[in-house]
Amino acid sequence: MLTGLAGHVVAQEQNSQAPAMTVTEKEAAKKIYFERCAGCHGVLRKGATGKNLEPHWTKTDKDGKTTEGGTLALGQSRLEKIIGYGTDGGMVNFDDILTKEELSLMAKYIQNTPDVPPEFGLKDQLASWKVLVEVKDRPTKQMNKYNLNNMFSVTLRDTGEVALIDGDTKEIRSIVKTGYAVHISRMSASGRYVYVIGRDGRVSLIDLWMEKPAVVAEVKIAFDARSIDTSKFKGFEDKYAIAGGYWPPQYTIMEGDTLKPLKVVSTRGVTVDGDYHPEPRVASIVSSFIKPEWVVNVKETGQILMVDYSDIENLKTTTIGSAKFLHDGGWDASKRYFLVAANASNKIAAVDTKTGKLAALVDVAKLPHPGRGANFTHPTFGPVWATGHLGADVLTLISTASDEAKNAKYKKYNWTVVQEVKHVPGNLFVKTHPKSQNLWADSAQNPDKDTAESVSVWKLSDLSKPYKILHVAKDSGLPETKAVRRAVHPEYSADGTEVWISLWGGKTDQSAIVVYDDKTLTLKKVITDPKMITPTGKFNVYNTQHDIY
Ligand code: DHE
Repeated sequence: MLTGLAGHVVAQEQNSQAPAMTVTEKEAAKKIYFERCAGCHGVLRKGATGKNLEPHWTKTDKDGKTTEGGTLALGQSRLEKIIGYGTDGGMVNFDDILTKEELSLMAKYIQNTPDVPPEFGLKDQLASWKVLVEVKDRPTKQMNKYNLNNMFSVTLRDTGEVALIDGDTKEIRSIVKTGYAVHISRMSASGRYVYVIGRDGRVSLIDLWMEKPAVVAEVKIAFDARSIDTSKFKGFEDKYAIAGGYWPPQYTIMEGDTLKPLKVVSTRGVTVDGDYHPEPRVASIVSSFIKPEWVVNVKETGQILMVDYSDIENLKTTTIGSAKFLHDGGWDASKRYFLVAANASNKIAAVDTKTGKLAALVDVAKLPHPGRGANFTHPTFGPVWATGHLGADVLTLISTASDEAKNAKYKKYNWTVVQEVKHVPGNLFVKTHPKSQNLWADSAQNPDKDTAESVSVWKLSDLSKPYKILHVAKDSGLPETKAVRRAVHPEYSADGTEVWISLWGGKTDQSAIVVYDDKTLTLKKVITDPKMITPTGKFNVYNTQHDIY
């Protein structure tokens, strides 16, 4: 298998104004940039969630004068400080992750011209494709006795693995090797297969029917990637998978049971402002239940693509303009509308997947980050969808449309912010469940250690203040560490009675998943094991298969 972008030789123009670097230094910096920086700033450093990091020395104004700005203008020592200590604008600090020498290296690196990495087309993808267990050699029925509905696929971020944890017994059933820093797991429509995508673009297909669930196929679809989903519309169950690339900016449609890449489509093009963008990365992808379509959200262009997979030879795509930069999102309760964060515009875009049109662009507080969001019925405003914010101290509740007659009285609120619930900044994920009376939100990116290690829980009947704040790190009973162990990503069990929170420590710290009873908010279980290294996202099979949140 090929690695991520870090291992690739790329063209780099030299300029006398940039600090000189040896080949070895550049390679080391390139690896760090890929692993730590590219996600927010982009490979070409054009900026998205993070600022533009181009050197800018070649830019001239209309009179031919060199313009100020860019990393070169900031200079070495200012850049080292920004990278080390972060900024009020949302840049996180790296002084606890990178050494002094690495901080200095990165400051030098970003004053040099950005690398232009190679492309990765169908031929390259086919060359990387491996079927480890042929379809004919796979079980024809479930060969284990696990309650697969309540299995959790857990990202072990820094080991490049996924742990399959039995939700009933809390035992680790299997740990499988996957791509680098797996981002998400998604399910096939039948619930048999788990698809995971590494940041290095490696897709792994896990068959849950095997006696010991294992990877049965792999393919690499990009050098840098974050999203994957499957065909869930009736008649297409388990037929296709789709994965989105950050670099190259493209998506690949694959066979569902073998991962054979079938079609690669570039997302390069024009933004909603009418400017060409060379690196419009694929952010979230979701599969419609009402049409054979995927909703593909293109970050830098702000274009939402409805990709019709009923005839992939003659692919039809509807392009819906929204706002920049599209990131993550989820369905409303009716699963007709998809709501996605346009984070730099402080907006939520709602797409009507029935009509293939933008239903609304809703102004919200700074840097919305919904994960998949949370759906519930508000006592005053009816059906709402909630998002948290990285950059504001609220959770935003948006009234969603509903075709049900009983909800007609709420129509006047549709697509407006009906309430801002007081929280703290640095939220990444919110969650509830149709059977729960609670709303959970983490605060994993808050600069305060205690706050980052805690989660807040509200009663849906009274959102005026958190009903309880749970200090997950303390509840875990694990020895205290100097470094932050972030409490991140609440995920419900299939029956909606438990909430699992990852306690995301450093690579050498003992980490855990802390399980709470949703009704009593008491500690139920701490799942910990020497192999449980840096757990982050957790994906309950049933809830992920049916998009329940
Ligand atoms: Fe994520 C979802 C991108 C950092 C954990 N993240 C997503 C999605 C995108 C994305 C596009 C939506 C996928 C979908 O639904 O198809 N994430 C990015 C980044 O670009 C970013 C900001 C920087 C990077 O370099 O990757 C980033 N993400 C993180 C983390 O640091 C997190 C907290 C820990 C980790 O494992 O890396 C993290 N992202 C997650 C999780 C989801 C996710 C757990 C899925 C949420 C869900 O409930 O479905």
